[in-house]
Amino acid sequence: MKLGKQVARIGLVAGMALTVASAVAFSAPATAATAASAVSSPASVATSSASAGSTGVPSLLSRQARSDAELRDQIALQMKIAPGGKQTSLNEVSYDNGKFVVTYALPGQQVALGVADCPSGWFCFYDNINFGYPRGKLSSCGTQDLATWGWRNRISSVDNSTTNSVEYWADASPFGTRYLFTNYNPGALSSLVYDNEADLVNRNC
Ligand SMILES: [Ca+2]
Repeated sequence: MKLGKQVARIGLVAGMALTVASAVAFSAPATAATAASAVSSPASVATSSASAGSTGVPSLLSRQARSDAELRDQIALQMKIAPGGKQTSLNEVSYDNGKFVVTYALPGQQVALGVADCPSGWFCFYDNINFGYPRGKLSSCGTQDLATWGWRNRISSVDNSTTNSVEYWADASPFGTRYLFTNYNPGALSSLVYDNEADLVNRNC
């Protein structure tokens, strides 16, 4: 099937990407080139993709900022762990001319839990359950590696406002990839069995 081919292809790309993503978790280096040399222990790399406790995602990124200064720190950290982004508003960073946009919660703003708010034409994923920000959104077809934007091992709820289904996969490198779940369209999942496990997304179009 179509999927079999994709899985094989994903496996190759994901294996390389995992090395970079794991390295970023340790020292948040500015570039992928320096990331490779920053990894000192192969054992740490092996465990970094497993559970929520060892994801390496800085906790500052996963919650609402308490002040404007903290929001600025979040934006700076986002751009550091995933170079190439442009800040497009107080709480948003855009990558690749808007193909991926990450939105952080504004400090002081009441967080409306339980409201899936993905705009039409996009599929969204949230760092917290019940659609809690920060939120990432994509619209491109095909397989994409969340490591590109520092979003591996973070997704805790999802919302799909595209016309296609969206699959979430884990990188099981070196053994390829592992299917986790599908976010059918239109639809939302306020919590996930595979919390903080998704590494790759695939919009079926
Ligand atoms: Ca999370």
